[in-house]
Amino acid sequence: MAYKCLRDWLETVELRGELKRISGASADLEMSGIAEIICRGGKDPKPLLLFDDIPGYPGGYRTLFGLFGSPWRIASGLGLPEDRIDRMSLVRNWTKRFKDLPLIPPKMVSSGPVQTNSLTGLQVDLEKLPAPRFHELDGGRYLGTCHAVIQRDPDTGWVNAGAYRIMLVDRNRLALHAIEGKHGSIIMNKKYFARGQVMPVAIALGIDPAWWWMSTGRAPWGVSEYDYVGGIKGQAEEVINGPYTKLPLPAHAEVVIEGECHPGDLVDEGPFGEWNGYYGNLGVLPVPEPVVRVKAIYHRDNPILTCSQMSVPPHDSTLMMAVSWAADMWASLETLGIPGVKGVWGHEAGCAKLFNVVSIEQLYSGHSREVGLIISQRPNVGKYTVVVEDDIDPSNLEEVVWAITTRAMPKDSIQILERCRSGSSDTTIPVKEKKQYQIAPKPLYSSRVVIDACRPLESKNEWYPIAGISPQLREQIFEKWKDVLSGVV
Ligand SMILES: Cc1cc2nc3c(=O)[nH]c(=O)nc-3n(C[C@H](O)[C@H](O)[C@H](O)COP(=O)(O)O)c2cc1C
Ligand SMILES: [Mn+2]
Repeated sequence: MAYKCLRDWLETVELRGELKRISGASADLEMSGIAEIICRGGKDPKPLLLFDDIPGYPGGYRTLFGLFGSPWRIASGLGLPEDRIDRMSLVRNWTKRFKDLPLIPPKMVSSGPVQTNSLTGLQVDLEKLPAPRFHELDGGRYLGTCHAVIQRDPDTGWVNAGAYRIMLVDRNRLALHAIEGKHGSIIMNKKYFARGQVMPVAIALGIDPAWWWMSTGRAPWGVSEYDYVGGIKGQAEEVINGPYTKLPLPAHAEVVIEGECHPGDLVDEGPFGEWNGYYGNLGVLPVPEPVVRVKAIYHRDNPILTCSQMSVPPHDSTLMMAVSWAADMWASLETLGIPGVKGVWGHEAGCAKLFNVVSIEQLYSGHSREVGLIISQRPNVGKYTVVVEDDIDPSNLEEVVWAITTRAMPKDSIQILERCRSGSSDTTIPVKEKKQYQIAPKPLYSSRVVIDACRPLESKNEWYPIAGISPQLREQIFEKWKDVLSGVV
C-alpha cells in the first residue's frame, strides 16, 4: 500500500473498478438518498460514490461517500493482504497488523497542498462547501460526518483526533456534537470549559482511509491518533503548524478548518439521523451544543468533502465499524491474557457494536462467562454480548442463533448488568428521561446483557450429538455426486 493522501488512494480504487462517479445530484437529500439506496439494497461490492457538478456549487467541488463500504477498500486502506477479504479474515489480519504497528509521530513541514486556497477573515464562508442534508427530518446540513476533529490536551500537550459530527450553522459557525466520554468531550468539557478557557480546534474534512479509520477507532487516552495514522501509512504524516490554533494540521487533507469554542457559547444542533438508525439524541428536537467560531478555511483546488451516510443499518460505515470494533475487542482479551479466543464479530444488524459475538475454545470452567463479562464492558461497545464455542462462526448470525437457542438455558445463561455506560444516542432510554438534562455530558445509564451460549464444560462430553454429516462424508458425497450437486450447491 502506498498512498499519501485521499487522491492517491482514489486512483487505486478507480483501477479496481470500485469508484462510481455521479454528476448533478443535489446536496439536499439526493446525494445521501442515492448512497442510502445503494448501501441497503445494492449489489456487492458497494461502490465508492464520487459526486460532482453539485447544483449550486462550483464544478469540481465534490463529495465522496462510503470510503470503507467494501471489504477490499478496508484491506486496501489499511494495508492488509488483499487475497483474503471475507469478514473474519479482515478482523484477523487487522488484529495482527495492529499488534506490530509502529507509532510514527507526524512531521512538521512548512507548507502543504491543503493551503492552496487559504480563506481568513471576511473570506471565510462555509456555505461554499457542498455540505449534504442527509434525511428529511435532519435539522441542518452536515459538513463533518467523515472527518477528524483535532484538539490538544492543555495539560500534557498530546493531540487527539476524533470524528464528532459537525453541523453547518452559518458562514463562519459550526456546531460540534461530541458524545459523553469521548476523548474530545473530556478535553473540551473537563479541561477547557471547566476552567473557563477557550478551546482551539481544527477540523479536517476530506480525509484519507487511514485518517478515517483512526478518527473513529479508539487510540488510548494520551496517545495521538496522528501516530497511528503514520503507522498505518508507513510514513510520518506531514503537518503544518496551524496559524490560529498552533495545532498540527494534516498538510494533505482536502479541507482543514481552524477555529475555537468558547465556554457557554451554544447553538441548536440537529436533529440528525444517527448510526443506529434513529434520531437518537432527543428525537426530532435539536439539542444545544458548542459552537465552533471559524477563523480560517484551507482547501485544495476542487476539494473533496468525505461523507458518511448513517441510517438504518447496514449503512456505509457499519462494515468498517464492525471490523474495527471486533479487532479492538479481540485485542483487549489478548491484553488481559485470556486464552482460546477464536473469533470476534460485531453484527452490522446490531449497528456494528450493540450485538457482539465472541467464539472461544473453552479451556476452563468460567472461561465463557469471563470473556462475556469483559467484552460487555469494552468502552463504548455493548448492549448484547454472546459467547459461543469454536465450532460456531461468530460472524454467521444463523449459527449464533442456533447456539443461543440450543445450548443456553435462559435462566442460567443470560446475565443482565445494570447501570452500565451509555450515551445520548441510546434509543432504549426514553426521550423523556434525556430531556431532564439539557446540556451534555448527561448522566445516562443503560443495562447490558451477556448470553453464555456455550455448553457447560463439565457436561459437554455428554451433550447431545450434533446432527449432521461429518466433514469426511461431506467430501466423499461431493466427489461421488458432483454431477447432481454442481449448479445446485
Ligand atoms: C460514522 C461515525 C460517526 C460518528 N459520529 C460521532 C459523533 O457525532 N459524536 C461522537 O462523539 N462520536 C461519534 N462517532 C464515534 C467516534 O468517532 C469514536 O468513538 C472515536 O473513537 C472517538 O475518538 P476518541 O476515542 O479520540 O474520542 C462516530 C463514529 C462513526 C463511525
Ligand atoms: Mn482519542
